[in-house]
Amino acid sequence: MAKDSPDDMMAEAGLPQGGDPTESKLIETKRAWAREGRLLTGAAPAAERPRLPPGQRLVTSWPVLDLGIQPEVDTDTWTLTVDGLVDRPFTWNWADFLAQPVVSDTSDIHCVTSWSRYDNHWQGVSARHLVTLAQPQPDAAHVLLHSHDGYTTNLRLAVFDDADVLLATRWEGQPLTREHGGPVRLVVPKAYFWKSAKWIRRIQFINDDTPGFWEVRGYHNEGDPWTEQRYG
Ligand SMILES: Nc1nc2c(c(=O)[nH]1)N[C@H]1C(S)=C(S)[C@@H](COP(=O)(O)O)O[C@H]1N2
Ligand SMILES: [Mo]
Repeated sequence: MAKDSPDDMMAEAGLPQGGDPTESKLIETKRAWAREGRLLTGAAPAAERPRLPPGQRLVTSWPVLDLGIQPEVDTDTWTLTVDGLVDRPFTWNWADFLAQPVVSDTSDIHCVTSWSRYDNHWQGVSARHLVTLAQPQPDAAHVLLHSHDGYTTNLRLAVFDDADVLLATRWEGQPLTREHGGPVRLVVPKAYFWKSAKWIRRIQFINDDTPGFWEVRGYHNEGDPWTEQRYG
């Protein structure tokens, strides 16, 4: 990733990017907060939190991060299994997946390694649709995501079951490339990007939370970027 552009350096130094800094939205927002004494009254409501989480810097490239394996997943043999504590477990093949309703969502990526990338245009099947079909049992409280490279990551069911969580097949109108987790990856905009499992093959509904690959190696169990839940 490019670390040396003026905007990146400005972002790293915590300075507003582009134009007259005194006119920047960030500064105006902070002034408004100061006027209202907002930070004295507790946490700001979600709608008013800064777009860039603390300790992050903006990039325009899209870095690739994985375990050194980028599995070749052919749509001819691709399947997705949804199982565990659900009334209606199922396995989709590629045709089944394509028969589901497609939704679009635009969201920001926040990677724990400190880069953020704004306005990613995703298309895919919504996690909510999948949850509706699977019918989780009352004791289902978490999901464990399994990928073709052996990667796993865990989410609370309430985090997975959100309107902006997608099983994405397209990014910026193009099929998701293999290096970015194609043919299908999860996208969980409200968590650090390690929760967005690439090359997904199984979604397991469970009762007892089960930490995934990075969660057992020191990453935070939840990974909320705005409260800097980086390491557990
Ligand atoms: N299957 C799988 N998913 C994964 C990973 C991985 O190694 N394997 N890495 C995670 C991490 S740490 C990050 S930051 C993002 C990176 O996604 P990208 O390569 O598309 O930027 O994928 C996440 N999902
Ligand atoms: Mo990451």
